[in-house]
Amino acid sequence: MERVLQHGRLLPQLEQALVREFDITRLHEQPEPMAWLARHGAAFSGLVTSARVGADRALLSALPALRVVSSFGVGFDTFDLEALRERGIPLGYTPDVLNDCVADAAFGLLIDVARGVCLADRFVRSGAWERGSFVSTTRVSGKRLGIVGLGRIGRAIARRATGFDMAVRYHNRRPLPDLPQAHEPDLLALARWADFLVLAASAGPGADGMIGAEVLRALGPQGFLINIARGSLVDEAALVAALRDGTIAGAGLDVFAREPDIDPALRALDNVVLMPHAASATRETRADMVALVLENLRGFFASGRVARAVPGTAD
Ligand code: 8YV
Repeated sequence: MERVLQHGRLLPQLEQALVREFDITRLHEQPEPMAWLARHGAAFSGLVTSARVGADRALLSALPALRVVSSFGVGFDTFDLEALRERGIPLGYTPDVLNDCVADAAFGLLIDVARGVCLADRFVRSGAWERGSFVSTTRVSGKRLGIVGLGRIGRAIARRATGFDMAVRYHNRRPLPDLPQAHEPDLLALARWADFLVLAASAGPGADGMIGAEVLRALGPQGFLINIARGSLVDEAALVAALRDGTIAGAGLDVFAREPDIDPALRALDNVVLMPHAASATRETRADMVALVLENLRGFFASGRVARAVPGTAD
């Protein structure tokens, strides 16, 4: 059996499947993980982890015999890709299988923050309805949707928008050919145009804080921000300020600068809907992600081929 190191906790069903197929050691269960790794790191040919935990250069250097990494999740901003490329180590991940559920969650947040679903729920539960009527909210249908990052998930969001008769434009570094949606090269112009700005871009050093005070001002007092990508894309202090002083109308957030200990200021705001980084967390999608993490590892050890590898890490 191949020796595989597990870095960070994984779903119970994935952990159970891993121990059936591989000789697994859980790094986080060692009393002093990095000291332990310095002594035993050379024994492992595989690493299994998640998009949340990732693998930095220090960890990868402590695994001199490493040949493959398999990650639970589509994001790879927590991995040192350069360190992997230098050694020709493929990084398996789980794209596509989560597109629909993440796009559904984006629309859930969008409708919730515009129509006040969570707010209305609090209104009914607290008995406030017996003392007066609920506030008027914002129409979703027919509005303008700006998508930052029209990748696999962004396109699934755009497809859903057609059912709401929304006009869709997107911002990517490069325009994509043969798409019905208009490309907007200027992020500020997209924010100015949009009623709803949805973040579906990959995170990374170049994208850190791309949504700052200026973009939020451009989105404006009738505009809503939805983030199902990564908290690092947003200058969160600027977002909190914009939500507080009405620079934007509201936000629907699945991801945050710090998780799970989010900025307490967000909890106190009524014009924000919060999810615990759970956009992909349906039973069906989790099962598909688990299957792909296993397939990526299994495939590599059987044939040297990772079924779904992060581009540029498998050549
Ligand atoms: C996961 C995610 O919930 O796939 C990703 O990149 O952010 C989510 O689907 C989580 O990060 C898994 O570790």
